[in-house]
Amino acid sequence: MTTARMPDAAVETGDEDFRLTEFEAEVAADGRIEPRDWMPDAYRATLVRQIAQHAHSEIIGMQPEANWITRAPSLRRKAILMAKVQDEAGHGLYLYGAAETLGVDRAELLDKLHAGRQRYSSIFNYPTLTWADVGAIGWLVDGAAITNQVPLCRCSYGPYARAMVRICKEESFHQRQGYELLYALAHGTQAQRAMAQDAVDRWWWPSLMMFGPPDDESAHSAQSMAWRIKRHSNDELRQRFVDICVPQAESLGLRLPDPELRWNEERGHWDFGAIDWTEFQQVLRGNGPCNEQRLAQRVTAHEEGAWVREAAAAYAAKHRDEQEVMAG
Ligand code: BYC
Repeated sequence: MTTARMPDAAVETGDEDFRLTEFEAEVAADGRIEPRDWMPDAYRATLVRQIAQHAHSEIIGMQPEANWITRAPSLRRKAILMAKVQDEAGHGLYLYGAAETLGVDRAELLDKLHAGRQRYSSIFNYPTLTWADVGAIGWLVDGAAITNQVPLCRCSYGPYARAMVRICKEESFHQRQGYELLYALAHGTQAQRAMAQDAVDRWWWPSLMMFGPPDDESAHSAQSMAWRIKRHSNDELRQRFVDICVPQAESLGLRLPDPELRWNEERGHWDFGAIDWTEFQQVLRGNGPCNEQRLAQRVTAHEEGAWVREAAAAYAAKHRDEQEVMAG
């Protein structure tokens, strides 16, 4: 959207009502809001909240899997895992970049994360106990991420939507590698099979929680859907994910740890058991199995990386000075 379509008088007087009407019409017509377009303050704040949380999830999400890089069982598996973990860092960069188009500074967002004032996904507060967890994360966590993020490619905010297109392509590769890894284990020795099943048992329910609280408790969904930031509710996406996973688990030869999973002919969906929302709330409050460890490791990595930021800033300043000398 550009203000080009606004009558000059409205642009000059900054007529709020007119701008709001234009904004709402653009969103309703499935148009894209771009950084220089006018937008309501609450829309901007919602995007900053969601994109920052998403970016933080990507970089904190590097930790559980990076834990296994040095112990990958073969060179091939190590190379794949390193590529995947590096991809997550890249996703963080695209997303911090998208957040910056909304007028916030990434250093400020990182400070908020480190101070516990901005969230990251609950899922990354669980430990990776065995090699099979790398497979379960790829299959279930990346699978849930894709289910949630494909609709975000149609988000009303242009820079976020465009970042999501590339992220989703990479997430598809991540999901495939996890599925293939689990398939190999599930068709390996008895011990490997047991390891794969144990990983699925531990990651299944936290993966369902990734979609956020149930619709009737989701504070932001209604407004975010009206603004076409979110295209589907948390429960809709969770159901979609369950429907995708049930046949995939069957192909893997692994069991999903839910005795209440049943095909519901009438609904045309799989019914599933109750989620332990108390556990979810505990993780959000900082009391998950790895919350402290994840944040502490993030802060250490940030502090240890200070010299890289300083060197990059010094290089940029030197380059700028040289260009000024040449120009002037
Ligand atoms: N964890 O009103 P609601 C990935 C919070 S994948 C923590 O429904 P909204 C990756 C929520 O922030 C993971 N907090 O919120 C994959 C809100 O709190 P505040 C990241 C959660 O925003 C593999 C409150 O609960 N993906 O990155 O409408 C490897 C009420 O919720 C969670 C994204 O971030 C949660 N699971 O909907 C590496 C996708 N769920 O802010 C990396 C983009 C909810 O009021 N984000 N909360 O204090 C979204 O799609 C939406 O933000 C959500 C939540 C569906 C997550």
